[in-house]
Amino acid sequence: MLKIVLATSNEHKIREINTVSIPFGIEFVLPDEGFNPIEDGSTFEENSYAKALAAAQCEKSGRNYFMADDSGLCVDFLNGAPGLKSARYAPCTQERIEKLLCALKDARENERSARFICSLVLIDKTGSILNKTTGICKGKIGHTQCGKGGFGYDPVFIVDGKNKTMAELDENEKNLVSHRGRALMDMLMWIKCSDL
Ligand code: ITT
Repeated sequence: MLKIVLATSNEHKIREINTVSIPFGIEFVLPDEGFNPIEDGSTFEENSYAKALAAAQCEKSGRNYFMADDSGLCVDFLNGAPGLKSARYAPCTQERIEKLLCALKDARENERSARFICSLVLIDKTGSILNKTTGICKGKIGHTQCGKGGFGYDPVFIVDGKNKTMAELDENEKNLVSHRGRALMDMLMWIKCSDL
């Protein structure tokens, strides 16, 4: 099994990713102690690289490859907010969702479109970028929370073509349509064709 460090503190992300990657012979593991990235980039890709580099810099176990996921929700009616600030839009998930629903209270049905974006960056221990991929999942923001799966904004994100929120999909269904699942599939294909 090829082990790659996933530069994250988000246990949901690593679980979603390993569900897909382990059957491909690739397991993502958490960074060593001291992982404390500064996410002050102006794009998802810059933040993703910053996280991957922070994981490489605190590596003590001799692992060679580091991948990060920077992702977020961009709502058209809010000019792309919360976007890069999705994790910091309010102090906890429930408050983030309530703030979002409140910000959209005057939005008409056709003005609730949104997309999740995920940027994956894979680097080696020197910080050189080996590959990067992006995934997008389009949908709209519902009026109430539905479903118990996933994490973050999933209970209010209705996936295009599904008539269900992301939180109503099981993990395999989510991975098939999600921003993360799409970016990950491209990354896994690249890794399988590489010499890693
Ligand atoms: P790490 O930086 O440690 O990886 P994080 O949760 O802070 O974890 P991000 O900086 O990438 O991750 O912020 C992403 C935020 O966007 C996340 O906290 C959620 O609020 C939201 N988000 C990203 N992917 C999501 C998904 O699949 N479902 C629901 N919300 C998601």
